Amino acid sequence: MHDLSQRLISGDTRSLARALSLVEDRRDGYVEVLKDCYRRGGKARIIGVTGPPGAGKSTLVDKLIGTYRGKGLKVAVVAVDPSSAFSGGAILGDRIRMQDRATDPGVYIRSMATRGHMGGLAVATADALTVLDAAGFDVILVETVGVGQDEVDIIREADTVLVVLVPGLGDDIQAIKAGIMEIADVFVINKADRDGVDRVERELHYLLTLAGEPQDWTPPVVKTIALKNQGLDDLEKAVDHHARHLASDGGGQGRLRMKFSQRFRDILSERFLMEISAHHLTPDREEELLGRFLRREEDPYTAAEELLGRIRWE
Ligand SMILES: Nc1nc2c(ncn2[C@@H]2O[C@H](COP(=O)(O)OP(=O)(O)O)[C@@H](O)[C@H]2O)c(=O)[nH]1
Ligand SMILES: [Mg+2]
Repeated sequence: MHDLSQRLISGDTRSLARALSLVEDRRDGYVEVLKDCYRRGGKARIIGVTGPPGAGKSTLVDKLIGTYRGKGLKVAVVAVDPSSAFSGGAILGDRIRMQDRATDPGVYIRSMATRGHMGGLAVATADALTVLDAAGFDVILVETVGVGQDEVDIIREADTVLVVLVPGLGDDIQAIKAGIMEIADVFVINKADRDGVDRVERELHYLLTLAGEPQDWTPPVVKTIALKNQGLDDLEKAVDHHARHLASDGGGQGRLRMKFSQRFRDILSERFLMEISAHHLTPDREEELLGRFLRREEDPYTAAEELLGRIRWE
């Protein structure tokens, strides 16, 4: 095994940080680290937390850290927040709030850069999870803003998905429904100290009855006031209940298969593109080809076939 992998697996935080950066930036040796980590992984419970901005996801994550730490578990957090690409505000706020967590060696918090990943943000996040899993964290919380396809892809990495809603969303609940509602394992109505809790709850139950044929798991709805640490026990129980459901009826196996089938395809396409651009397609050549495509002198299908033909197959 490689030195860096060895050190991060044995719990060295600085090596963990270095490995995460190495993997995120796709620098030399990153694949070797992922290979080592993959073989050591499969033990962490990954909990996704998603929902609209301002719903209280970070506050909930912070309280969940407390809950799991109270049980003596090691907790990692991966924060994926595209809004920080523009303002830096969200992540900065989270950092300040989570400062007292920073001194706890059983907690590790990592923000994902949301740009510049060759294989996409979801792939970069999945790889970070692989590294954190190998580093021995029992629970990994992944916070994302529930908006686009990227977030849906990221949250699919989780074993249990929490979708956080708040009173007063109004029609937004319909907008969120697309994509995210379908993948919720537990619904959280946070800010239950506000007016309109009953209404969101009614809408939510109504949406759940529309779900069509009966599923083997009906997402429970848990009310929380994250700010006051209220409802966190119920939430932890609901998450635990879902974990046991996954473990018991084999539903979890199907989910894992889907996840790894997707991941394998992602790895193949990224490695394939890397191979092509490293050995068969210089930036100049690509530029030249693009010009030819634009002028319709050549078609991209033939060009792709021609490049495929240059890869030396066994
Ligand atoms: N009234 C109320 N405010 C909350 C609650 N939970 C979080 N907040 C506040 O809502 C705001 C957004 O919270 P944050 O955790 O950053 O939301 P995120 O964008 O979903 O991560 C912050 O000002 C929190 O203090 C709650 O249960 N009740
Ligand atoms: Mg947040």
